[in-house]
Amino acid sequence: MVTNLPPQAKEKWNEVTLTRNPEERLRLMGEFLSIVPKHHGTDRMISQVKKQMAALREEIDKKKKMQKAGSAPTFFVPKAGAAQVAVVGPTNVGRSSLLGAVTNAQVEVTPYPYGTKSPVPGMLPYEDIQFQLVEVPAIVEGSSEGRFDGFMKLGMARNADALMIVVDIRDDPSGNFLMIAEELANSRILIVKPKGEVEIEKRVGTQIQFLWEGELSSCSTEDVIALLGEYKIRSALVRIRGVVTLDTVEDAIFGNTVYRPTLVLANKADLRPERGTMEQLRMASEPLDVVVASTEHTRNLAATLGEKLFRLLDITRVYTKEPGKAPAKIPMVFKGPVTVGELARMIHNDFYENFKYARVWGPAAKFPNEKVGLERKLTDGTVVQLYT
Ligand SMILES: Nc1nc2c(ncn2[C@@H]2O[C@H](COP(=O)(O)OP(=O)(O)OP(=O)(O)O)[C@@H](O)[C@H]2O)c(=O)[nH]1
Ligand SMILES: [Mg+2]
Repeated sequence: MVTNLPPQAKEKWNEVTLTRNPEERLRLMGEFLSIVPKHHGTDRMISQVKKQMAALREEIDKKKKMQKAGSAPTFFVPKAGAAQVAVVGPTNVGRSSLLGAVTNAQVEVTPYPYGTKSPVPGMLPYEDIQFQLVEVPAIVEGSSEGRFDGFMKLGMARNADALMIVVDIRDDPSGNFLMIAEELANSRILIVKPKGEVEIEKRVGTQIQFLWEGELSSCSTEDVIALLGEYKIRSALVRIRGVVTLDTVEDAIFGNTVYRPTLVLANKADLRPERGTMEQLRMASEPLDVVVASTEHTRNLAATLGEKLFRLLDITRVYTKEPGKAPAKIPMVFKGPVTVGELARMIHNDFYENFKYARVWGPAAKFPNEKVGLERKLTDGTVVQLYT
């Protein structure tokens, strides 16, 4: 149901989105809530905004404490490699053991719970790329309400490119999977690809421009433009993926739902699970892929997980080449499909602005050294030479 907010409320939310300062943002959000009518249609949105406010309060609090202690925040891990994968799960399932087994990280594996108190990153090599795995300290029931640094932990999942949910096959794996899934859902992190996605990129100007990779359902482009207008969004690039309703658009205006491709790791496979538990886990985590393994005993676990992540993230490696030289050894890495134009823009805008043509070899080429334009789709393993 669309929230049907009064114009003052929409205007206030616009003020919120224009403010970066956490204290100011918190104050404006409070004002926003005070003018939002409370009814069935606004329940979900109000609880979302309240959560954002709680997270802001925690952030402000932490900042104050840090300033006193003179140290920097500890839960932010800069991205490295082809993608950042947040390794989440309840305590004692073997997240540290996993990092120890498949990455270069120095980990502390502990028989007692809550051994890991701050994030631990490590690099998992796969073919000629690397994935960055980050152990997120254990998630508990109530993390999404802020329990035990919950906002920071779930914030790490939000910031990552993908998630790995680890459970222990001997400790109620399906129940624990559902607990983690619920904490993520409460934080508006989707682990199953939604039917439709909307991205709104505000710009200067006076035009709403659509990028169609899908379609609208039970509404028209005029409805979308009108809804955006109510929130004072008059100029933006709106990307429509899959099947999108007006609700999806409003969610995107509040900007808090994200989708993170997710893999499930059922650990401690060296121990015998109780009867029926694996079937239960598979059912609970449907349609996600479940890897059953032992971080302490499974051989080649790094290669297995690397391949799964590669597919999950739909990685495309492109090797650039200069005239008369061999292709680059280190690929440029993209999540999902990429065109020559996007590649050119990624290297440098000049390559895009002054683009004449490109030559391609390998999977995306009909024949070696084929001459192509900006629109050509590049597939994994393609070699490209750009001419300006
Ligand atoms: N049998 C068996 N035990 C395992 C396996 N992986 C981890 N363990 C044990 O499970 C316990 C917890 O392992 P950790 O890697 O510390 O678990 P964690 O998920 O990082 O836990 P916290 O960070 O403390 O929340 C340790 O006693 C490990 O030895 C496995 O594959 N098989
Ligand atoms: Mg740990």
